[in-house]
Amino acid sequence: MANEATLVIIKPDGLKKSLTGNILSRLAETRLKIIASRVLQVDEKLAVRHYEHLKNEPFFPDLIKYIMGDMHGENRVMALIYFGPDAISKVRQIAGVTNPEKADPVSVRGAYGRILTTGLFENVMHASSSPDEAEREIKLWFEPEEIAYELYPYQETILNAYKKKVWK
Ligand code: IDP
Ligand code: MG
Repeated sequence: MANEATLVIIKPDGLKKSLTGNILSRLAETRLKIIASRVLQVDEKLAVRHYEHLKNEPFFPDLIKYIMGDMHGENRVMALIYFGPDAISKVRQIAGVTNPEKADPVSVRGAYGRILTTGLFENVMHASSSPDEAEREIKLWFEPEEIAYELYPYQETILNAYKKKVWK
């Protein structure tokens, strides 16, 4: 079993329903390592890039609103990277399948997800579904310095006139 990295996002409904601890406990069963985590507000640009493979789906506008927190008055998500043998399928197993009605009731999506009247699957957590997808997503959500492991090649660069927030 090769070591893999996978991106987990606890979506706004997961935070709103105070499920963070519960989901992290479930994921601990995998014995995978957390190598990065952050709590953030998702802006439209990140939302659209994350879900760009679904841009032609009828539920896309709702999906963007959902991940940005517009449906829950809760604009935080928690993003984590799990790393270890077979990480992608182990985490998907705990997440459950995409449709919460079809997901194993013991999985996170089966236990806590629901289908909205609009048809959108509100399914509590995201988990990458292949190594290529994991790499693409991890590079969207994390900078090299935010990850406690050298996952992918990076280069060092000097940025001039780069706008950045620093503590006063
Ligand atoms: P995944 O999250 O299980 O990998 P994707 O196909 O990548 O599934 O879809 C991303 C998200 O879009 C899902 O988690 C779910 O919130 C939503 N979604 C996907 N397919 C449907 C659908 O057929 N109807 C409604 N919502 C969907
Ligand atoms: Mg997916």
